[in-house]
Amino acid sequence: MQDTITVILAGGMGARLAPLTDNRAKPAVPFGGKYRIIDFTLTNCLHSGLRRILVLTQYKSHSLQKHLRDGWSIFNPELGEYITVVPPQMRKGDKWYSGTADAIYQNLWLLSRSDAKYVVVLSGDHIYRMDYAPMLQRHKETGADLSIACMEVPVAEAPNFGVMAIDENQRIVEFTEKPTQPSPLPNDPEKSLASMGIYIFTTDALVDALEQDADNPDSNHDFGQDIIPKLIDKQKVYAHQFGGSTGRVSVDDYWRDVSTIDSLYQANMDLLQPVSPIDLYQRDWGIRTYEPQLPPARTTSSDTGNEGIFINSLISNGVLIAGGSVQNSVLSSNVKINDGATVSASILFDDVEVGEYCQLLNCIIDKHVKIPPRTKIGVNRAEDAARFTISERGIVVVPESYKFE
Ligand code: ADQ
Ligand code: ADP
Repeated sequence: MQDTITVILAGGMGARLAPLTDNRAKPAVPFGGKYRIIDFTLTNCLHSGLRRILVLTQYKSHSLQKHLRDGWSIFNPELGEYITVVPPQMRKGDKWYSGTADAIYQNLWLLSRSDAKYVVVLSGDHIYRMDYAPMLQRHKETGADLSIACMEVPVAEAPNFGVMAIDENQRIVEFTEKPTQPSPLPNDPEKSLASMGIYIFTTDALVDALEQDADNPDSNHDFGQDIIPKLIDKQKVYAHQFGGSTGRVSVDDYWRDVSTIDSLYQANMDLLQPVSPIDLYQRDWGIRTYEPQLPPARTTSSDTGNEGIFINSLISNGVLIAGGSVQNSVLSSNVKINDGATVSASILFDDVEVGEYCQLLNCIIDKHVKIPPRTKIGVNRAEDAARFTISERGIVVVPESYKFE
């Protein structure tokens, strides 16, 4: 893999995940109890042998940088491996990254210094397991200028993605970014072929495309809107199909863009299915993260004799369930549940404390929130709406360090 460099786009504002992204970049948003979203992409890189990685950051990158330093300082510079955080304005110009393509354009000097023949471009906001090596192999074999990973999605969801049409050789013949009326697949009117935002470029083709785009005053400097539609006529652009279309979610074809509160919530809940579509326990694909030194999670009884219990939940290190009950929920480190409290279908980030006899349902509580006794969240919509963010599907989000009156 010495001929390949990987760029992870981690600079988007993540506005649709607010308030969880009020103080942190989207890739640093906690996920699955002990992980951050970016851990899934980085784990894929690690197991695929991609170990020369640039992480392009922009907004609110403090905790992302801290996480990368604490959890991912594992690459060996003596073997030419690295993971480097690259903010805007390192060499070119005096502006923020104005789009995904501009983010890479500003750092072409790093690509050229690496001498890489291929550039893998990934996003820091997807939950999936993927070995990039077969895609890279096929990219080399076909002599493609660009390969784009894609998967079938229901037509109704396709307007959220770049949508493509391919010929019998998997060559992309049409590409529209976020179309209002997406084209269905020729053999299945219910599905469209969506880009997963995973690109492999041959470096020369990428450099040419970015330099031309930089000179275009009408461009938004975005891969989906500007770069890819122009490339498909002139260059060899191929689709790489991810997973199958078995009609059910399996380990092989689970991929989620967790850019909204509802998609983030649902992807967490997917971990609680009897057979989780993304398996955190697979030995051959251990998902790496920063692991603080903490005591084991435990349940204990309260002074009133209530036993702490949890059912079908992810419980991280340092959690203490002291007489309360937790069901179908995801608890990060150091969460404390007090006597008589019930937590159901909820996600609690680090260091949240749930007071006695609280009721929590369908909510996400950000870090360090101390919930006073007998508080109800997710139970009365009008009360919640007056003080919290509520998603389209009714998930209540309490922001970091929120102070109850
Ligand atoms: P979107 O999901 O809308 O579509 P976008 O908002 O462009 O993608 O973000 C892609 C990645 O780039 C994210 O990880 C984001 O954080 C990062 N990013 C955004 N702006 C950035 C900037 N200025 N600097 C650095 N990083 C930035 C894209 C494709 C679609 C495809 C979906 C799949 O455009 O074609 O279907 O991803 O999720
Ligand atoms: P995030 O909310 O994105 O998970 P982190 O918890 O990783 O952010 O980082 C928060 C930053 O604030 C860290 O650099 C941490 O050292 C600093 N910090 C200082 N005091 C505290 C505190 N009492 N609680 C949380 N973070 C604190």
